[in-house]
Amino acid sequence: MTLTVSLLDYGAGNVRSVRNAITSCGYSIIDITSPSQIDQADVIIFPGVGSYESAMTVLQTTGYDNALRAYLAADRPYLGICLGMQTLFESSTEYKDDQSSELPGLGVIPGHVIKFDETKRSVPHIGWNGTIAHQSSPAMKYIKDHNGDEVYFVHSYYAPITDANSKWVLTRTTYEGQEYISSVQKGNVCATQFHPEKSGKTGLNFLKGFLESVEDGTLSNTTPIAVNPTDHTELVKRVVVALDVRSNDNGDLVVTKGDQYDVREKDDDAVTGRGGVRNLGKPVSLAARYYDEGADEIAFLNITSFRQGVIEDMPMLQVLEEASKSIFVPLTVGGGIRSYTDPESGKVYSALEVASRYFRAGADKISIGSDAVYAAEDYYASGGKKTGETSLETISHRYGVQAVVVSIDPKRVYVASPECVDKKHTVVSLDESQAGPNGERYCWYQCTVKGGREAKDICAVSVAKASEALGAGEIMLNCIDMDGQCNGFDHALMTAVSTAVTIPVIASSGAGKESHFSDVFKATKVQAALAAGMFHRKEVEIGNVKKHMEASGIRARIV
Ligand code: 1PR
Repeated sequence: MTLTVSLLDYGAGNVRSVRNAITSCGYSIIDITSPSQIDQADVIIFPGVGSYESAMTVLQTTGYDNALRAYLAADRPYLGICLGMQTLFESSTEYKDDQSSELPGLGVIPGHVIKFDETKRSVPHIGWNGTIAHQSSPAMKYIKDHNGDEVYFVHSYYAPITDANSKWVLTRTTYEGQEYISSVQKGNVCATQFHPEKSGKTGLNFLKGFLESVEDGTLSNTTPIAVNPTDHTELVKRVVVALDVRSNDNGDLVVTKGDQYDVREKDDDAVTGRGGVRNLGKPVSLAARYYDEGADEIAFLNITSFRQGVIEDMPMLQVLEEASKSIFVPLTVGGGIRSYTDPESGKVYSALEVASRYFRAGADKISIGSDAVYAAEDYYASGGKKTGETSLETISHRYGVQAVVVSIDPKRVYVASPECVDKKHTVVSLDESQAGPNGERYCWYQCTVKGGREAKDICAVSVAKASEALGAGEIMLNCIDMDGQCNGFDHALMTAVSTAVTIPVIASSGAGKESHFSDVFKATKVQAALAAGMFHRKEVEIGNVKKHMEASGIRARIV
């Protein structure tokens, strides 16, 4: 193949997966490092990540904006991804936090990018959704009927379809009643709101179709398709797999899994009653298996990161680098995302620096545990003031809220009545089957830090709300009582948190059979559900979970 892809990477986030996806389609890459290279490119891919403001600022200060306008005006081959599509429009309100100011974009496509109404739906729009084709394009040649299987979106802002831009629309998508442009094409200029590099085999097929048609000069052979205006798409519920990773007693990095966060075998040692760290496999090969089996997302959690700093944690960085070579669904990494001082050199690393290492290694999202609890405590203690300095704020400001997950590790505190509890904690009522050891029919969910080792005087609902205010884009909601028990998710906890925030919630802890997923999706507002042990032990297959969901009337991404 002679075509070389010119990649516009302005250093704002994880473009490793875009690189890996292009390479896996058989093409080589050259990095654009100066505006003069733009005119010489065969094809440009612009994977915009982070915020609109930071993307446009970089384009303007480097002089890429005018070079790009000239390139696009000459109808040269181009693929913008996510922000790489949004910046093609006239402006965006993703600017200055007040929704009334607009920041100009490249102005190639008529229209303005605006925020989803969060009073009507969870924002960001995160996950797998369908597309409805308005044109047939050679870029879609490997995608069934031009209307693809679901593809992966992660964004809070969208471009509405208007009379002025309707000829640009390649596909549209619906997010809970809101139609928007999910991809555009005119001539050789193409762009997607979704992430082909994170959309599994469908995304790779799109990228392959696009690059092959650039190479053979057919890309611009598009034809309009008659569209049915009442057709719509739906965000599917996600099935997530978590890999709790740590070193075992031999120093090997393994995937482990605990019962209520205790990851050691119970009875190896006759004296202590505690054994070695459970070893359920190797992180990269296990994650690759889950990708093949249809996991919608994969989370790696470094569960002993409170002991050492992650900057030196080369094995975990290598896990991400390796995993992102062959896994094209979103990867989250958690554990140790906080500022820390290297005890040997005395050097201080900010949480943003730690997160940046992980993003560069291939993570799409980072997950913050303990540090989010400390930040929430400070937030309430100061009467709800934002300092702009917490890990949540600094990382979401730089990489966008959609890249920041907060992982909460609460445990139940049973009480006889709601009056026994400090008013700042949210109390839930329990049915008989969930009653406490003394028959208590109420509980509140006390947050812990350091992997459940230390309890704090703050509840899960409070941490979730503060996290949302400080810049989290998603909540991963564990429950120490249910972890590893295979009795199903804690619906009371999931309801309490998912009704208190507008960002998506991932239910975690307790899944033991297919129906537990369908149950939590039916009973609560969570958008995703996560399991670990039952998949690691091969007791349940991801495909069967999804079949059960579909049979129960819950849309899933069937691979
Ligand atoms: O506090 O920012 O360093 O983050 C530490 C991260 O490590 C947090 O996300 C925390 O949840 C996680 N973690 C710490 N210790 C443990 C442990 O198990 N000893 N694992 C731990 C948490 C919870 C889930 C688990 C589900 C599903 N694991 O990831 O996979 O409960 O399990 P199941 O389906 O088998 O029931 P920081």
